[in-house]
Amino acid sequence: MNNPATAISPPAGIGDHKPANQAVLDWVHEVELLTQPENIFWCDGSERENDFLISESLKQEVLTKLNQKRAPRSYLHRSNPNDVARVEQFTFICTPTKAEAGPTNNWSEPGETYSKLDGLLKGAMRGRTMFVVPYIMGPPDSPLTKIGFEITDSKYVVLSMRIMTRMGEIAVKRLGSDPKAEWNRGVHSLLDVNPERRFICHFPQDNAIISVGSGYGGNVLLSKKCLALRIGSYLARKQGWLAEHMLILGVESPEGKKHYVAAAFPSACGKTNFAMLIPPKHFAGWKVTTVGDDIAWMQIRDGRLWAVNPENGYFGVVPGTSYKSNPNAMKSIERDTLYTNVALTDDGDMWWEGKDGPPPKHAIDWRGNDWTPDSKEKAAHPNSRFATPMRNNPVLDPHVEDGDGVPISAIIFGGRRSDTMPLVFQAFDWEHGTYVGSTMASETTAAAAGAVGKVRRDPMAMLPFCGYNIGDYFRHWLETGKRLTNPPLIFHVNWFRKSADGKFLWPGFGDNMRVLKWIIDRCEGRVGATESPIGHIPRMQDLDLDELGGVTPNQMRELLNVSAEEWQKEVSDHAKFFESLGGVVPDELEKQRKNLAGRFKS
Ligand code: GTP
Ligand code: SPV
Ligand code: MN
Repeated sequence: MNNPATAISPPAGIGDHKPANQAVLDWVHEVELLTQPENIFWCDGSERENDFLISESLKQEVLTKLNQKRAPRSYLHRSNPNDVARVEQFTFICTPTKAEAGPTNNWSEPGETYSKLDGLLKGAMRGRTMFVVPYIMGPPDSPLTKIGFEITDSKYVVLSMRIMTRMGEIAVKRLGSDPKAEWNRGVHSLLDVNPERRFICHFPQDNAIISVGSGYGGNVLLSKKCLALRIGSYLARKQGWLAEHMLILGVESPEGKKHYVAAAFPSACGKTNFAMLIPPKHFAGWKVTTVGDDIAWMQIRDGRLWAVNPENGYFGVVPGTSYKSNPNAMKSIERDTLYTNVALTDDGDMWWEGKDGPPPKHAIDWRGNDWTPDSKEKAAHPNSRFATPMRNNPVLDPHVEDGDGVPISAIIFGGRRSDTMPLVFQAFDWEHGTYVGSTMASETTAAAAGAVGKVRRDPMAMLPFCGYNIGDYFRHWLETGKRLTNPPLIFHVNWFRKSADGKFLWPGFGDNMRVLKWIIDRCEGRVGATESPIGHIPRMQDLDLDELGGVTPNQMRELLNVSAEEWQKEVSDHAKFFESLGGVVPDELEKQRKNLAGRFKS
């Protein structure tokens, strides 16, 4: 088994870029005394540093070089097979009181948790190099942008952070020498990559994160789910903005009119794909561009919501990605990409389930074992991922670096629902939309350890990512609505409804443009809908379905159908969910629920 933690000794000029800020130096020294690394590597984010870390990682077999003709500057990493996804049961919000973390988070007392983690971290980096990774989240000139430092003993983390964040000198410069400046302290150690010693702990009051025992994605790239969402959402409420698990896309009509929309779908439910959508031929002249594929930070200006993408790269689901389903993602990952847990072909290329073309006759699977098309095991892990710089995206939105962000015309919620949820509906207003978001549900996926395919409530796709009491989070949404004079319209979509024989009714991917077009037309006030108990639903004639192959009018009716029977069960599930939250749900949302139930009775 490769060990991403083995020490390295860099030549002069690499790894010695110490920042001037005394608060950072003191903190690093403290962690050094505790973890006792062999040496400290101060990252500057330079090309030279990256080349050095890649060559060391190849030597130590932390990375495998891919066929450089097919995938220039791209590498494969295999994680420990016990460590392939986020671990929600070992993720903690450590606030002084349990009530601050609320009913949906695992809580643990900060003092005790620090002691427990100190015990685990004691001497944990002996024989290892301790990397100090400075980074910023957000465009360099945005008022929302945050500084973070991540200490880690994993080269894989350093290489990933350089793709996923604006890393190195840019953060050191921005921080400057003020010892009182605000920045996030993140400590990560692989320890012995043992699930029994795996904890992802957040200390919102201290703007601090400690993650131990994992080497995988959302558990260890502390910028992402830990800072940009859990700590981010906590700061957002305090400071009056929103940190959300949302993609941000631009959509431009043939006349040149542009709208931006943000969409919250749970993990592995289609954000990256939607953010890079290529409209079908029939929509000639329409163009979709990507601002972000996973996280949106949104602030109020002139009564509108404006969004920035805090990230610098995409950490995307690999299986199912193909030139057919998502050509822009395929073009993005043709080079400069760090793959985790995909299969390796005999000619140094990659393979995964759902890639274009026939499977290879032989490959090495994600665990490092021989694989053939007859194997029972999957070649790539269902949660295998790519990390690729957003600059590689052929449809990157030109305003991605704008510090003020892009104005949001519509917010879309959605999940994986085999039944009940129609293809699309529009909420009546912001408060109803907040209710729709707060009660959304989705079938679980491989993005988190645990059962797959189980319907669970996942408010605003933030269940695993809200860093404080979910009742206060709902209240923050309601308060935000009151401050918006020009609020985005709110919608709900479901690409995943199935027929009685278990097949997806909707072709999805590029054809989701048909739904997006209706949403934009609603924003422009130029298309009709019918009023149903759950919201405004397009009639068949309100959707542009020309040249949509493979969907019969009957299937279309099924896709748009609101079944009173299914919805009675749905509304009673909403009630059970709210009840399970133990009295934190705002009255406005309880009232929305009663009104919804009432609309089905009358
Ligand atoms: P995270 O990175 O975990 O937050 O996931 P995500 O929300 O970005 O999901 P992503 O776009 O990576 O899609 C996850 C899986 O859903 C992939 O296997 C896709 O192929 C599949 N998928 C995405 N969009 C559609 C769609 O419109 N229809 C269907 N049937 N599948 C889709
Ligand atoms: C998700 O699970 O929502 C992801 C992948 O985006 S991870 O970064 O691992 O959280
Ligand atoms: Mn995500």
